[in-house]
Amino acid sequence: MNLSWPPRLPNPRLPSKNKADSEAGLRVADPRAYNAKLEKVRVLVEDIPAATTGPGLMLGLLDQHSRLTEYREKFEKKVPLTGIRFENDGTPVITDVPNPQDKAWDPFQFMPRFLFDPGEDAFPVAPAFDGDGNLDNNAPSKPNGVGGNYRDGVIEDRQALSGGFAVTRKGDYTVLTYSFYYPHNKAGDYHTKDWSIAQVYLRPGKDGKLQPESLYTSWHHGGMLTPWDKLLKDEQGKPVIQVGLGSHSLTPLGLKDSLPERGLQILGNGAAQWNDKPLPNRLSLDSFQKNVQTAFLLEPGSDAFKTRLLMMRYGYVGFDPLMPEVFAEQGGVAKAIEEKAAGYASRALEKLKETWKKLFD
Ligand SMILES: [Ca+2]
Ligand SMILES: [Ca+2]
Repeated sequence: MNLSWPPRLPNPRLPSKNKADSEAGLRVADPRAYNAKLEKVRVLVEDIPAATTGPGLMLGLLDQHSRLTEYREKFEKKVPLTGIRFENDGTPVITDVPNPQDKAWDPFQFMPRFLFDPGEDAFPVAPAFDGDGNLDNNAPSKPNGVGGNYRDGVIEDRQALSGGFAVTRKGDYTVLTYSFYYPHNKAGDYHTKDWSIAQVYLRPGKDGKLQPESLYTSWHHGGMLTPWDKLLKDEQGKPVIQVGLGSHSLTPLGLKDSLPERGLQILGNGAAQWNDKPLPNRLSLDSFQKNVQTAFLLEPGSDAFKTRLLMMRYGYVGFDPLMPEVFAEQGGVAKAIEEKAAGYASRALEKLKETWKKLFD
């Protein structure tokens, strides 16, 4: 199926207090003002509970510098990968991953459920939602600034809920990647071009059929891997992921958590609901690979293709998932704190050197 752009989806007809709003789409939140000081504190506070009590294994949390190259060197040098790879000049090489059941992949079979904060005003849209390949005109470049084609807090035709999907086979694992793009990040440091990634790791069970084994979720500077049986499941049997307000960091809910009712939720089958009421809106997925059911096939060279590719690469692991061994060996809160401390120590040393230089040069 070819991608017509922008995708035509049914016009959302939603409860709204005023007529103008309902004609222009669904307002699910008011635009949120960004306050640098408050937001930085909030993100710090948000970091702590999930790091210490969350069900998953953290990797690179609080780590400002990526150790991805080191992990890949150490654990993944000889692991074969089928899916989307890149040549040295950045040209993508796209290969369909065969489905062992001899059919196309159904991206909604194992997709998690995503919960958005009731105050969230940026939702996943196609990076080229406004019909061009320019990502810089999507949101104001400065916090609370003017301009930007995205209408904060509104779901409408042009701002249809959208995600990128890819299948990768790496070693024994088949990994389904769900990549979301958001026009802006109003938490911690304000920025545009925000992203998040969730990945479902499948492995053949005893009957040979692929079974979900764990879930990767992107988290600020790092990620988290959670065993499937430690995740809270909804009535569709799907794991549940909380999307951090403004930051879009992902935190899976554990078995002791309960499902909130307020805010926008994208269910694992792609349906959307708001404050526990079903919406006519759905998540549509696009894909670079051909053997994926229901997903729009991205046309190489198009704005939709180029921008989605760019945003999925921002996720570092979107096209090249980390092997679970990396988390087992290098993950954990103690490790993350150790790294944070090392970061502080090296910065302190730099400061000392600078002072030394000023005194004696
Ligand atoms: Ca644009
Ligand atoms: Ca973010």
